[in-house]
Amino acid sequence: MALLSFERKYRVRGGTLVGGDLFDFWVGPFYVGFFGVAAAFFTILGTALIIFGASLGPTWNIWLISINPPDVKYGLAFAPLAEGGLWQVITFCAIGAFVSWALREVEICRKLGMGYHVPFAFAFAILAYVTLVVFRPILLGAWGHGFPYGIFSHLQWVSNVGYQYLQFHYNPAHMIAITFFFATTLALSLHGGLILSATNPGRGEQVKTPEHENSYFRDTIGYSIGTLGVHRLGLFLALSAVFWSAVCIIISGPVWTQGWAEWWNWWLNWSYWANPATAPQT
Ligand code: 07D
Ligand code: 07D
Ligand code: U10
Repeated sequence: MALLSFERKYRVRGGTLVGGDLFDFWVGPFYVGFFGVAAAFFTILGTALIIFGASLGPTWNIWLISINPPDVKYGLAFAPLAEGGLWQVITFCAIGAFVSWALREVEICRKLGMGYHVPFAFAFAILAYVTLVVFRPILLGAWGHGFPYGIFSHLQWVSNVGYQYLQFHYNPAHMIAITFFFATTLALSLHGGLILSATNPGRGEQVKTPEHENSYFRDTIGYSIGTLGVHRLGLFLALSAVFWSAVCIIISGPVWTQGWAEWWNWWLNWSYWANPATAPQT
């Protein structure tokens, strides 16, 4: 791919965390760096192990291939390769690849003198994944509580784990996470719509300014969060969605083992209405 003119200007030396100048170069459009090599290493190894696992399994159907975690009888020990050991090594490779990718993002931020917002955001996705396949299985005492690596099998896992708590929608942290996910899409659609409406006018019409954008929302809802603020809000909403997702699954099992509907009984047992005899007299 041809080097774009701005790339030539911004391809500066330095900013690496590890390896000094050794891996400080580009391949085509991609910055490499120590963590690029590490990411490529873990990705290639992990992908090869998935393909190897598939070769052992009953199907080559892409939708049905599944690399399953070990049986819970293995607890937190290593399992034989064909009985979940592959899942354990692949999990290690996946975490290695995701963390390397995040650190490669950090190196690129440092080169460009930018903030670390993007790798910080990716760290939340990694946190959610590690919560599912490391933290929760450790708290429950077996790697077998991780989710299987397969397109349909992982959906099966989500459904099964959901019904284990009878009505997963009643998990309060799941509610908060979903609300943040919905709010994120609302915010992005408002922002995408507003920017296009102001900066991509019809032929012969003038591009509008941020003042138009502010005025639009002041006219409509009485308040504008501003051009910088909407990006802070977007990041906050999206990261909160993932954070509360991690919370909703880490509490399912380690903290609460009954149906999630039962959890709300704390309300019935909470105040004087738990025992009307003690209600204050008016
Ligand atoms: C658009 C960026 C591009 C990324 C893509 C995903 C792979 C996997 C590997 C065959 C938004 C690339 C996919 C590399 C191939 C093998 C072994 C991101 C975009 C296009 N899920 N999930 C999907 C993953 C979990 C759930 C699709 C990954 C949890 C539900 C895809 C993880 C739970 C549904 C996928 C992960 C869960 C999906 C589309 C990791 C709770 C769907 C994803 C590493 C979070 C949807 C058939 C997408 C679907 C779907 C990948 C974890 C629930 C296969 C990599 C265990 C309910 N998930 N997922 O577009 O159609 O993301 O499934 O944690 O309905 Mg999942
Ligand atoms: C884990 C992905 C991390 C990704 C990484 C990157 C690659 C590279 C390469 C493309 C967290 C991977 C990158 C592989 C790809 C290239 C080149 C993201 C992760 C690191 N639920 N539910 C959630 C809703 C129900 C249940 C979260 C809605 C049912 C369980 C979210 C509904 C029952 C779990 C959510 C609904 C149930 C969840 C997922 C509606 C089933 C979880 C988002 C409308 C009967 C999971 C941490 C997320 C969770 C989760 C939404 C319904 C069960 C809030 C909207 C009632 C068991 N659900 N759910 O976490 O919290 O993203 O995971 O009905 O475990 Mg739910
Ligand atoms: C935003 C923005 C904004 C912009 C923007 C954007 C947000 C206002 C200024 C950006 C937004 C977009 C462009 C919109 C679209 C984006 C999405 C919908 C998000 C989802 C993105 C994707 C689905 C694309 C994912 C693609 C990826 C991750 C690239 C894949 C990369 C590689 C395969 C190479 C990785 C490079 C590495 C590891 C560095 C090291 C390199 C080497 C060692 C040499 C190269 C080696 C190889 C190529 C082999 C490596 C093999 C791998 C990785 C595995 C392959 C495995 C196989 C089995 C084939 O706000 O401002 O505008 O634009």
